[in-house]
Amino acid sequence: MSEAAITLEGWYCLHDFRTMDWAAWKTLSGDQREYAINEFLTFLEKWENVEANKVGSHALYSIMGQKADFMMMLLRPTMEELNEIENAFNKTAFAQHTVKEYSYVSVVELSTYNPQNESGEMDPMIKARLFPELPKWKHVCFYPMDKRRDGEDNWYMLPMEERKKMMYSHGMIGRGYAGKVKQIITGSVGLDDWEWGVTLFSNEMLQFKKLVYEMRFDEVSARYGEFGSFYVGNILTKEAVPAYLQV
Ligand code: 76R
Repeated sequence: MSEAAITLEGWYCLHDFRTMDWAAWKTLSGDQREYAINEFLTFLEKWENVEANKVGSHALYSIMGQKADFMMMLLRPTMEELNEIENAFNKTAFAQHTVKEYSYVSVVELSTYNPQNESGEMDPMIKARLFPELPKWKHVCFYPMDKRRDGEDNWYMLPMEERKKMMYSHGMIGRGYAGKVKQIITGSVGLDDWEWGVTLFSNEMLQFKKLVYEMRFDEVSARYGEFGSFYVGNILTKEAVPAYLQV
């Protein structure tokens, strides 16, 4: 049996994709709409307080194309908290005018193929990556992925040394995008349908294309990467929510 990589886990993560039911939304009176918008804004304020207290983080993005209209990404210390938020949100009048499109359940993960700190202690950099404040950057790109298990191309049968080498090359490409793309890898083996969720943030949409394209030529993606649907979007700040929901 090949040796499993040691993984470090941080906050639990829920990606929740919704489509607005604009037809139903339009049938509401102005007062009813205002009530529903305020309900949503109250949620966002609560989430901001959680973030300020460093006991979680969130991101709200307006999604391009027909896969969904917006994405809420939530990070919390426990799955129970995520579940509570999900249920509370679903009970709001606002949520009644949204359609559930897709969700993804995972946990922030760092694998230690090429540790930068050999001592193994939880240095502040590792802590910041396991319990991150999600960037408020202009764009997001989310997709789930697997490492292939197919005949000769089986990631999970490779010796540790080979995987280490490939992950080093992967990390070096990634580092070329330092400051331009921030990536949050969440692990979902045993939690959801794919093995990882990849969430990328950038102020320049094109950086996603350039990074993902460059990685396609790298062996770990070229040979072993299998990808789900891609979701891209633009930041939706709390201040912009009323205008976004204006009909
Ligand atoms: O965490 C680190 O910085 C160490 C190096 C590193 C690891 C261990 C790293 C760096 N990643 C790691 C793990 Mn990654 N990453 C992806 C994708 O589209 C594709 O082809 C793949 C999707 C992107 C775009 C990306 C970006 N990475 C992983 C894992 C877990 C693998 C495992 O355990 O087997 C996956 C699935 C994955 C996928 N990676 C980086 C990036 C970027 C931008 C970096 C540099 C980060 C930095 O240095 O700040």
